[in-house]
Amino acid sequence: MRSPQERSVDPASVEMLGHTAAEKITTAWDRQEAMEPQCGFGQLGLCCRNCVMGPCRIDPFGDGPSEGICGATADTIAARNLVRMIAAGSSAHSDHGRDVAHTLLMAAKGSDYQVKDEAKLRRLAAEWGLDDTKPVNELAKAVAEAAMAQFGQQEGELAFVARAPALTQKRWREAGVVPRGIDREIVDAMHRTHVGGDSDMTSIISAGIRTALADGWGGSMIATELTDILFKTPTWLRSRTNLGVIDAKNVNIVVHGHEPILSEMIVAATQDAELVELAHSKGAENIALAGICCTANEILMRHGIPVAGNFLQQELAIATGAVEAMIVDIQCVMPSLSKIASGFHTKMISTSKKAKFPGAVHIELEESDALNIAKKIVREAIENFPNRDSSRVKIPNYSSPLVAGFTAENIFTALGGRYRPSYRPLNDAIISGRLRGAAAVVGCNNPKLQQDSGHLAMLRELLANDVLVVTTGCTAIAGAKAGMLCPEAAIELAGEGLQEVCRAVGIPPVLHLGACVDISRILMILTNMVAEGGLGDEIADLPAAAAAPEWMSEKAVAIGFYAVASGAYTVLGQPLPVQGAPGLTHYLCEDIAEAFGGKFAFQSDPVAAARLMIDHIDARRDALHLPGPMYEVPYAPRAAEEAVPAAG
Ligand code: XCC
Ligand code: SF4
Repeated sequence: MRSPQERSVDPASVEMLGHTAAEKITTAWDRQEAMEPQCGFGQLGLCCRNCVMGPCRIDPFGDGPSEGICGATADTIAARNLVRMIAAGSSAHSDHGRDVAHTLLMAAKGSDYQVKDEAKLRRLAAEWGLDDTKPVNELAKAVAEAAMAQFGQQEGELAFVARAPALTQKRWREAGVVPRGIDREIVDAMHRTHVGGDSDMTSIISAGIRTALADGWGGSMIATELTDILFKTPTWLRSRTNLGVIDAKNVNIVVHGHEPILSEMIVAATQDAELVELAHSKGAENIALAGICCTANEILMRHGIPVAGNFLQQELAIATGAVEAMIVDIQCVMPSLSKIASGFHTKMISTSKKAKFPGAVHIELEESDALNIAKKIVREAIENFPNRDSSRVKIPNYSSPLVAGFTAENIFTALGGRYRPSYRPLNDAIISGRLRGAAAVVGCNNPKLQQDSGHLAMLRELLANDVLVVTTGCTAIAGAKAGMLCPEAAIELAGEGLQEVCRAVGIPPVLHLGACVDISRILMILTNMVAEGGLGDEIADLPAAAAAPEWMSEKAVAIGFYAVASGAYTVLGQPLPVQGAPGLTHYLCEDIAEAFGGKFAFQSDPVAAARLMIDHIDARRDALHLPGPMYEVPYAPRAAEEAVPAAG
């Protein structure tokens, strides 16, 4: 068994892992170790279960079968598996977007929900060619219906494709990957990967790219835009994160998952005077809400609700013994939670039609009665407070301050000053070399890796080299827990140029843009940088790179593909499951760039991965005839340098 310190670099997790071991509570880390050795065929992408002539597996060493029973090769099998991952990931983000569109429609027709950002509603209506002078609810209805129509659209192009840089759109049309409709592309991807379907690796991957673009420039972007319209566009705010935000004095409610539709109402319910009074009557000081994963990021961005932790801390939050209710919606929720909760007084409450958990109480969110349902759930938590066994409470005393709430709209008020709403100052900072470039670092935790260590080591290396970082999801929470999302972090961690920029505008060197669907905000920031001028004609020209050091989900695969297809050089800390298919691996890490400008790299060492990104940024600076970085930081030699394993 790895020690707590080998399992995580987060001091709160380390402390709790000591506690869970002592209490004999099994966590994802334990189960991961019990799973070893994990199946090499699966890791290499060489196992096919797409029909029951199989399962088939290709021998990567060439001693056994080189084709499946139907004749599918390693490249075909690995490409099909990968595209099915893209389809699943895109469906998750996109179905979330569909639910937000439905909630907007309910708001328009009259429900507990209301349009909170009318200006953004009107801007989007105008962009989509709708009559933007209509009264707000009529317009909300029209926008919601137009958004929902994007899912079932059969022909033509998704509306947000028109937002991409012209050259990027041209590339997509030439490659035949412009998404027609969101659902259509997901169905197409599933269809063609059926037994006896598409067997040509590049053709399969093209369909995967079209599906991924339907996520990034479709479902995810719809989710972001409509969530802003419904629940307001974020502005910068301060909050705190890590398990120490749980306070034993309070009724503690933890919300976990992805969709903000219920959690927004839970926020309102926790402020209900009658419920606060009930909490007092049970001896609690207050009703406190905290989040895990992207539900956390959603309510952090708009309400400053503290974040209890990222993906690998969901079990640890319950193990504090101080959580009255763990309320889950969908995605990234471990089924183990109900078992851990059963060892404490904690109630696990599932709320999504799409996700029930054995052992959990199910209280389904009905949008037509959302506030009452949220109040019912909060009441359950309060009533549970007296059942807490305080002798078993163990809360690690760690929490860090953070700044969040950046968007494609307000990042320029940050970087340009309030009087000049333009990306000019950001572009100028890059052109002059004060900023070397920009990086997007996103993604999950993975119990195969030491929790957060990949995120933090990569962020430190990028910041020291004057690379401004934007982030979402579990990386954002990892960075925040380590104090990197505070303006002060620039002084401690950033190179001289980045420090100058951060000081001048008072921003952190790592900018939190929200949940994983909000990677669509990053697409828009990159697009706006191209439009501002001086940094090339497409996203692929920008001195910028992307990474997911600890990714694990199918959503991350979809994100990786729309990033690459949009022109981003994208470094993954765990290889895609393709390495048993040499042709496919070579295509994804090299040849794909010809059509799209972006490509993948696999590098498990986070500092080496950051250097790949910086080298790419420097190459783009050269190609744009920009000067070298204003303050060059030579790579510090590392003792571990030679020990770094090669790609993947
Ligand atoms: Fe899930 Fe979005 Fe991954 Fe975190 S980063 S583990 S997908 S919560 Ni999206
Ligand atoms: Fe085997 Fe082909 Fe069936 Fe896959 S589709 S399980 S490779 S026979």
